[in-house]
This record gives sequence, C-alpha cells and structure tokens, in this order.
Amino acid sequence: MPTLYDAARCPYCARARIALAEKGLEYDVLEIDLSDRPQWIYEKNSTGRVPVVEEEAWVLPESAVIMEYLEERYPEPALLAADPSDRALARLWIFRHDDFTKPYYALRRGEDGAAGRLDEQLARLDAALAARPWLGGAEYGLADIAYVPWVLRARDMLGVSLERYPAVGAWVEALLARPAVAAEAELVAAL
Ligand SMILES: N[C@@H](CCC(=O)N[C@@H](CS)C(=O)NCC(=O)O)C(=O)O
Repeated sequence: MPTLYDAARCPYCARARIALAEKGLEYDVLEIDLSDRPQWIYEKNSTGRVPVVEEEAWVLPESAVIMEYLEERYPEPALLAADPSDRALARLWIFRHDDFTKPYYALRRGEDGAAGRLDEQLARLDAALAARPWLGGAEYGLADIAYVPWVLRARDMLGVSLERYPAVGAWVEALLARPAVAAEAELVAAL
C-alpha cells in the first residue's frame, strides 16, 4: 500500500490525493507540518517538500512525476487518453502549470497586479475549456487534476470569482461531480 507524505493545505499534494482516489487506491497518509517539518523528510525528498509517495521502499517526490507514476503503475482507470495528441496536450498543460500558479501565489502574497495576471490565466483556461470539455481534450484526466487544486483555492480561499469564466465554472462543476475532486473541495472548505 502506498504512503503519501501529505499536507492538507498543499495543492501539489492535492494532485496526488485526487489521482490516488481516482485510481481507487487505499493508502496511508503521513501528515507533515510544513511550519515545523521533521528533519527526516529531507531523506525522502532533498528539497524537504511534499508530496512524497513511498511504495515498497520506492520513494518519489514531485507531484507531476507522482501523477505519471501512478498512471503507469495503476493504469486503470486511465487518466491519460489513449490518443497520443491528447496525451501530449495534457502533458503540455502540466509542464506549463507555473504560468497559472505564479500569479496565484503572487495574489496570495498580495502583490500588485497579481489579480490581473491571474485573470489572464483564467481567461486562457476558459478559452481552452470552451473549445473542449477537459484540459487534456476529450477526456478527464491528469491535466485537470493538475490545475483544479489551485482553481478551487483561488475561488474558495482567495475569493476569486469565476463568474466571468463560464467554461471554467462549468468545468469546476463537472469536476465536483467526481468524488475524488469533491473530497478535495471539502478539504479546502475546512482549511
Ligand atoms: N515541485 C513540487 C512543489 C511541492 C511544494 O512546493 N510543496 C510545498 C507545500 S504546497 C512545500 O512542501 N513547501 C515547503 C517548502 O517549500 O519548504 C511538486 O510539484 O511536488
């Protein structure tokens, strides 16, 4: 059974939580206090960051790599499309997630102009989701899981309205119909 070194408030950990839930995997959780990190976490991940997944002495950090690992280790249900173009599209979104998360963190720090920069990114997501139902194309999967933790936190913790982004709003609603994502939304509400 995998162990997830986790922190409830961490959106990168949320990627791992959602992917594990979608795969229907049972796993142990070891909650890490990010304000008072145990020294041993550096043995699991040299950066000291979470998430980390450990399975049969195999230790893996980095949320994007963890998602891909889970997909390959537990192929069913699939979270990457069969079509190579859609797989590549999903990976491209994940590869460029900093475009979205940088303005998110800037807004959280209260930086000037951050709200506008995050709005630009939401508009970009909206245009993509107006053209196809999921970020990775025709099917729900890793790209959606990679972005939704920040979109939920922007909406519920930073008070960012999604009203001007109808396709993003519809995407969030469709995601919330999935128990794995609904559980994350509940967790965010309790933070
Ligand atoms: N690139 C890493 C980022 C993980 C990350 O930044 N995690 C934060 C919590 S949300 C963390 O552990 N922060 C502690 C620190 O930066 O020292 C990933 O994708 O897993």
